[in-house]
Amino acid sequence: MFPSGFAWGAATAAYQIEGGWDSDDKGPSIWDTFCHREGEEGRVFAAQNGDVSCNSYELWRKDLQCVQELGLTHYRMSLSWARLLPDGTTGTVNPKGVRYYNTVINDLVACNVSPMVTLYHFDLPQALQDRGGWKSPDMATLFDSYARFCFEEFGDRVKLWITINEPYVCAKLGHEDGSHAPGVKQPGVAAYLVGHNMLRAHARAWHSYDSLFRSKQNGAVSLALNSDWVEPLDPASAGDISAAERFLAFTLGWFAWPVFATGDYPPAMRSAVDAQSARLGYGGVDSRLPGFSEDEPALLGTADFFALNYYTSRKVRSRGGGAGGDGVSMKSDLDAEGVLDPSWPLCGVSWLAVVPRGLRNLLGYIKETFNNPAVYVTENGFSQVGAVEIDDVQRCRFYHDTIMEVAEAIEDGVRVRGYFAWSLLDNFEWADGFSVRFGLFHVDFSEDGRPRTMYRSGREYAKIIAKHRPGPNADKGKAEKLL
Ligand code: GBH
Repeated sequence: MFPSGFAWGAATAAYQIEGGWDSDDKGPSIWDTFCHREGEEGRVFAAQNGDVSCNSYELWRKDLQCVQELGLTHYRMSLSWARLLPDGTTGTVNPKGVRYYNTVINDLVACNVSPMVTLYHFDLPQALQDRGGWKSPDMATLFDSYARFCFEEFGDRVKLWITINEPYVCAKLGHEDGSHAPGVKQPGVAAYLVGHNMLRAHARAWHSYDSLFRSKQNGAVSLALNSDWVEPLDPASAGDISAAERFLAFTLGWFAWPVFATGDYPPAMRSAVDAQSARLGYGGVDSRLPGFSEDEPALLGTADFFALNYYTSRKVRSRGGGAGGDGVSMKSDLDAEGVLDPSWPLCGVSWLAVVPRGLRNLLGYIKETFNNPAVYVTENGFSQVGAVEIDDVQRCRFYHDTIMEVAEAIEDGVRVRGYFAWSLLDNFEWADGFSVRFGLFHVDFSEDGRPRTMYRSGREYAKIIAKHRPGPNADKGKAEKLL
């Protein structure tokens, strides 16, 4: 069912697990600022923060043990930019940060676990936010310098790279809704600019890898895109059909189209933004959705594989033709609304309905739309809220059913190369703080040693892996097959 060399992984992100927020000369990131800002209640659940979290900065070896207990072949982690480069630039390198990640990467490799490393998972150095953050066009070259630094330092051992995790979430939650750091609320304008600069940054980093590192390091680089699977609420309604198409264009298509399809934004997105600007009399000279310049490094083809974060599905209906009641905003541009099917089970957080089949559908869509790329499912998971159940049978089912859908997708001809559960550990779930638990391991945040305890779903996942991964000596001596 699963091809040899299939990656069985789990994922984490630096700010969500590391703690050590100001240890050993680390610079502050926008999430430190966002969580610490006083007098603005209600940003993060119970005013919690990631100052200590799982304390993986000090307790990494405990995480390594978790990785081994699961029998993972791969571990997806992110680097804290501000831990490596406290002011965001390569002008000041923090050797203690470099040493930390070298320890982590060396330990993984020594245990025969391949690291997949994300350069950016939501935690911009505050010093760069002070220079305009992702709204600034300068971010493309700043990110490129950081990426080159990381390829140089770690690329001899890291063969799978993600430049940016979920540019959609950074743009939309960080700069449209303001529910994530940096907490900017400039609806209908900032998110498009941020998304644009993230794409420009990604393209530069990929080109740098391609021209300066690929020949000696032989790795692969992509960006991780989150998307729901969507279907029209009423499959007989032309309005709902085009609403579902727009919905996908504004989420997955926003970033996938430029990189995998045409080098530009999806036509359904471009026309919707421009039509709504005209309707609302928005006076900008340029479209709120920027255009790509000829002088920039090309975007098309700047990913060596497709990295997909899939959590849930939506039924989509039209909101009725650009009424514009929301003023200038992404919501009014999109003019479509995603709803849950009442038959889908929920799992604690309002946005996450359990729809394993949606992953197979989305993988099929990616195969057809983007010319059958190699795909890694870089995140997929299911959360717990409220009373902790170590014996989490519902999540066992979820993982089992979802992984079976991945197997079906492979049968369908989708070139799925790996699957990463979100997450290895319970951790700081952004605006939901510690109230939402996604771990395969429970973490007791009330104790200093942050003890990790495997959930039943961890045991279930370990069993699935043991059944499918090749024996310890099977692939010895062969170069790892990435794509
Ligand atoms: C991932 O995003 C992140 O990469 C990861 O860090 C995170 O811990 C994980 O999900 C679990 O959430 O609250 O109605 O505004 C997943 C994609 C898109 C899911 C935004 C939540 C917010 C819906 N996310 N969505 S709402």
